[in-house]
Amino acid sequence: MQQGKVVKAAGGFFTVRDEHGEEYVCRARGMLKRGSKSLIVGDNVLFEPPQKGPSCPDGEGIIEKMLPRSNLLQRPRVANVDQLAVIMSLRSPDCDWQLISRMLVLAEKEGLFAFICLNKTDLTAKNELSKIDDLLDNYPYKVIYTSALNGTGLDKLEECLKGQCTVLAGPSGVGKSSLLNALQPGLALQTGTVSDKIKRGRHTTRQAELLTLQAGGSVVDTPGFTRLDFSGLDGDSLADYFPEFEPLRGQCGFRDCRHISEHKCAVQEEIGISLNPMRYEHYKSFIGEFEKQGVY
Ligand SMILES: Nc1nc2c(ncn2[C@@H]2O[C@H](COP(=O)(O)OP(=O)(O)O)[C@@H](O)[C@H]2O)c(=O)[nH]1
Ligand SMILES: [Mg+2]
Ligand SMILES: [Zn+2]
Repeated sequence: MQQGKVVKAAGGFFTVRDEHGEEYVCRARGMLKRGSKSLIVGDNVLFEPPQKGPSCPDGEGIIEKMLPRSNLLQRPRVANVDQLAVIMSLRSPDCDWQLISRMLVLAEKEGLFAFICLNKTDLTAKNELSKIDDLLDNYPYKVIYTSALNGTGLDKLEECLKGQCTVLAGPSGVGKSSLLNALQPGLALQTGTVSDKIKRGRHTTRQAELLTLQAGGSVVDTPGFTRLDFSGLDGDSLADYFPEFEPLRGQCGFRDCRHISEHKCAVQEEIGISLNPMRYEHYKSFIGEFEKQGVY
């Protein structure tokens, strides 16, 4: 038996890539098709490669066993992810900082490392970029700037992706597929606006697929989303998913401080000092959402 990774799953067939980069189409044993044991992209498996021979000219391999998962991302459904790359364009569509924070909370909840890639720098004037630098004072995540159009920052992006399994997240149209194509033209991912795609008559539904990078590592391109909800989260745990609050833990006057309007709140005292004000605004707004839903 050989070890490999499921890189594609469709219609009961699984494409398994072995350590040499060789890919095999496989079927799965019955118990790997149902419930929590059902195989998904990213799963590491033990499989029997297809036995080539006259009785089985282009037969399928058989997946015998799924190896334990280190994590499981729900959207897109992918196992064993190392990190989340939050991709956003600076313009067209405009950068949505709050949506970035929302994705970062979900990354923290899954225990994933995350970084931010601000794309389409070619559409942004120099003075706008320096305004963004000010906005990002004490920002608690790594931020890189790219342009898929003129190649700015692609080396930095490649450096971040190297050797990792990365899920690309971000709204439709920010340039996720374009960035991957610019890094590796052989991927030939479909790009453009949704309406363009419909006009061209291409089908828009896509399965998550693990794409191998020549530089090492793999990426999952996603179609993008417009809404991200916090189901499964509550107001009590939200602060845990703002890593910049961590050094201040236990320093507020009240043990169950929500860091909103309490006196002697170490978090509120640090806003604009060691804490990024915009991030704190997002925190407050998310707490407001939980209050509305009655989960605080
Ligand atoms: N000006 C500019 N346009 C870009 C850039 N990256 C992508 N685009 C354009 O933005 C549109 C959406 O890109 P696409 O890669 O499909 O976005 P995705 O939905 O996030 O995968 C396409 O028309 C691209 O040509 C960039 O860096 N600069
Ligand atoms: Mg795309
Ligand atoms: Zn507090």
